[in-house]
Formats: sequence, structure tokens, C-alpha cells
Amino acid sequence: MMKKNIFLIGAVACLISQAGLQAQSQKSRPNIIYIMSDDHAYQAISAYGYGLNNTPHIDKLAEKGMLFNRAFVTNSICGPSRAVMLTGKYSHINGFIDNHSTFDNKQQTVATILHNEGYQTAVIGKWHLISDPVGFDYWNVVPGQGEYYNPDFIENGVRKKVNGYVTNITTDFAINWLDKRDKDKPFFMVYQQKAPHRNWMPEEKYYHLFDSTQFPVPANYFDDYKTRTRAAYQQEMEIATHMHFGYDLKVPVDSVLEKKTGPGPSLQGSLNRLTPEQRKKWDDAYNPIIEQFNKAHLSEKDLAIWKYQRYMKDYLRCVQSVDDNVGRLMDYLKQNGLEENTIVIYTSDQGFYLGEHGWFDKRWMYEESFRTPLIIKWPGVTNKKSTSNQMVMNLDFAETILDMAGVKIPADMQGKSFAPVLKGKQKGVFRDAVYYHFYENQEHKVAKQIGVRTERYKLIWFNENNEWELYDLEKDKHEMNNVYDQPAYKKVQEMMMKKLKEKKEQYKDPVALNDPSKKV
Ligand code: SGN
Ligand code: CA
Repeated sequence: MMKKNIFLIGAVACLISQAGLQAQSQKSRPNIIYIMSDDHAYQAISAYGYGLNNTPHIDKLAEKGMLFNRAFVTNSICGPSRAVMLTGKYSHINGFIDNHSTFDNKQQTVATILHNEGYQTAVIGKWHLISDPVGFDYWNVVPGQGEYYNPDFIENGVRKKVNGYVTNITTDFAINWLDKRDKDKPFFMVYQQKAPHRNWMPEEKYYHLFDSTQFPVPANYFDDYKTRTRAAYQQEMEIATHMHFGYDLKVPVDSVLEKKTGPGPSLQGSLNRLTPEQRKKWDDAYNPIIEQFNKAHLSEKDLAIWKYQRYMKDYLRCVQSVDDNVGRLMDYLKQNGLEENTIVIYTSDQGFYLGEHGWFDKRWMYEESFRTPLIIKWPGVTNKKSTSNQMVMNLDFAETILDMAGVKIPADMQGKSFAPVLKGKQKGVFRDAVYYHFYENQEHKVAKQIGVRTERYKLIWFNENNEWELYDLEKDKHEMNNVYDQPAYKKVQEMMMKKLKEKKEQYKDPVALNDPSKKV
């Protein structure tokens, strides 16, 4: 009897301590906030050192963590990038190849895995994958691209209009969810801003930020695309030629000027969402700009520069609200004792052109759109103020997140965890080359392209045109001089061709690589 009792007491004690251990390990598992803004160029984060604007809150993440100088996307456009991040698989495997695809939401994602592992999961803000989010306990997303003012949100399937400015509202929802969550479980929150995506409608309080700023015009703003292939001449993403006066620049003009660019999409739909009070403030801010413009009668070159300045002001004003809201979210963590056990990742769905090559938008394998900002704060693990030049990809995000959460990475994911880089324990090169495949030649007429980048070189095949470009990034970091077929680069070209084939095979891309000697 005595023996039996001791046994029972022992068994109960053991169960209690096991439960205790489990609870403890649940608690000690890190929370993860994945922040992804839409079209946020690394040039527009002050921690990257371009001197265009000040983003103190995003910079603070870099001060407390690691900033990546070479983070790349596999396919530089919204939906595809999001699908890659969720699945850890290239577009040809996860099935979401361009913005016209629909995400197969029955497939494995980082969210479903973490959810099954006991994490509370939420996605808030931009989604853009067409099918409903799966794997999230809570979702509250904007339909499609979303609107800046008084936007619609779909909360767990129910659509409603919410008053206010989208960047702030997204954060309100995020904080609200954090507040109401089950505090005994770790959380994974995907917080995705619509800003600073086109049509760049700033928040009222920033209507006059940068009023007196003249942004430096990039040295290759008037790029003539000499040495480049047909793709560079076919695109429709030049600030000077393809931006629309009313829609993009907020200055509706007379027919003569608009004839050149076409009237473009209307801003009216977005303006109609404004309340009379909001509309008055908008008009008070933009009418003087319209008046000044109409008086100025700018020459063609001055007009191109004026457009650049106009674009930069509104784009960077939208970024300012993004930064403020990163600050709000970080304040919440601090005030609620979550700062030390929450990993914060800041990134964008791709990079963006701020006038380089004369462009806005993304899509190309050139650095500005191929690269994306990436800053990770992993308290107690990542050294403060550290930077990394290792080549990492959005293909690695799911794997890295799982690794940081202490969860096994499924073998069918195609990237790899760069946690060793974050821990300062990476020995040697993390990855020798990055493989790229862009499929969508529609809006902005950017040719389809496939390519590979190593530490020093980049080879791009424009598959529809069957034309090639090769860059020596050490000598030509702005990719102005295509050296493909130049005798001095014969060996490099061969090496890069081999690399392209190797990577295409490694990632099981079914595309057939054509014979480079055959011109279309
Ligand atoms: C919209 C924009 C394009 C932009 C795509 C894709 N046009 O269609 O300029 O390239 O989104 O952006 S707009 O007239 O609707 O503003 S993405 O970030 O969603 O991929
Ligand atoms: Ca985007």
C-alpha cells in the first residue's frame, strides 16, 4: 500500500513537472513578428545610408539587430514574393507565378506549421494571394491592393469599411490582436503594410513633409539603355514617360501633356473615399502644387526632374507613416514585457526603383528590385548593430523562421535557414549564387527573365527575346554596361552559364534554357 502510494505520488509529481516544463518551454519559445511592407525600397530606409529620409524606428531594429545588404527575392513582384515567403518554395513549385495566380491554400506554409506546433498565428494588412488565408487563427486583410483612406478590410471573412488611414489601421488591428491573444502561447504575427505601394497617398500629417526638399537625381536617371538588350527599351515604367499626371503625381493637367502619357487610371475612386473634411485637407495641400505646375511651363528635361521630385515626396511621405507604425508596434512590445522574447523581422515584398534607370516599379533582376531590405532583431542572439553581406533570399524566410522557433524544417522546402548567420556562427559563404525567375510581362511591359547572380557577376536571360545580359557588379554596380559576348568575359560567361543551369536544376525549374547562340 505504502509502495503504491509512493508510486502514485511520484507519477503525479512527474506529470505535474512535465506539464510545468511544457508550459515553460511554450513560454520560452520566441514570439515572431514578420513585418513586410509593400514596395519599400532599401534606399528609403535611413539605416541603409542613402540619405533620402529618416526612418528612426526601422533603424532602431538595425541598431539592435542585423541588417542584410544582400537579401534577394526569387521573383520580384507582390503575390509571388508572398507565396515564396510562406512556402519556402520557388514560384514554379508553389504555383503562384505572377499576380494573376491564385494561391493554393491547402499547401504547407510556415503559418500552418507554426500553428500546428502550438503557435498563435495572425496575418494583418496586405495579403494579395486571392484565396483566403489558411493557417492563421486570425486574419484581417485588405482586399487586393487595398486603399490608403477609409479602406475596406476583410476580418476572418467579413468585409467592412474602416475609417482612417490604412497604415495606422493595420497597426491598430495588430495591437488589438496582440492584446487579446492567449498569453500562454507564443505567437507568430504577419504584419504586412499596404504602403508605400502605388498610388502613394500620404497621411494628412505628412502632406508638407519634404515641401522644401530637392532630392538628388540618380546619376542614371536619364539612362539611354545603351549596351542593354531590347527589354530595356520595351518597358513602360519610366517616371518621365509612363507616370500619370493625375493618378501618380496628383496633378491633373490639360490634354496636351496627358496625351503623351495617356490619362491612366483615375485617382477619383480613391478620392471618393475621403470624407468632406479629409477632402478639404487634401485639396488644401495639392491645389497649390497644381497651380504652381500650371504656371511653370516646364521644358521636357525640367518636367522629367519635376516628376521625379513629385514622386519621391509622396512615396517617402507614405514611408514615414510606415516607420511611425513600426515605432507604435515596438512601443507595445516594450510596454507589455514582450521586447526580450520577440523576434522582429523587417522586410519588403521586393525592392523598388526610386529613379534609378529613370524608373519606378520593380520586376527586373537588376539590384534595386532584385534586392529587398532585410533587418532582423533577435534579442539575446544577434549582435547589436551587425551587418551581413551574405546572399540570403526570401526563399529562406520560412526555413529561418521555423529554425528560430525551434521547429523542424520540412525537407521539401527549397531554401535554408540563415539562423547561423544571425548567430554569427556561419562559417564561410552561406550561398554561392542566387537563382531568379520572373514570369509576368503585362503591366509595365517588363520582359520575362531568368538569371543567376554570384558575389560578383550577374547573368540574365530574357527568355521571350532570347537575349542575354551579363554584368560585372564589382566594376559596374549600377548595371549600365552589359558585357555579354565581350571577349574579355568569355570565361566568366561560360562559368555563369554553367551556374545558371546548375541552379535551374537544383531548384527543379522546368523551363528549358535555350541555346544562347540562337537569336529570336
Ligand atoms: C498595380 C500597380 C502597378 C504595380 C502592380 C503590382 N498599378 O497594378 O504599378 O506594378 O500593382 O504591384 S496601379 O495602377 O493599380 O497602381 S504589386 O506590388 O502588387 O506586385
Ligand atoms: Ca509589392
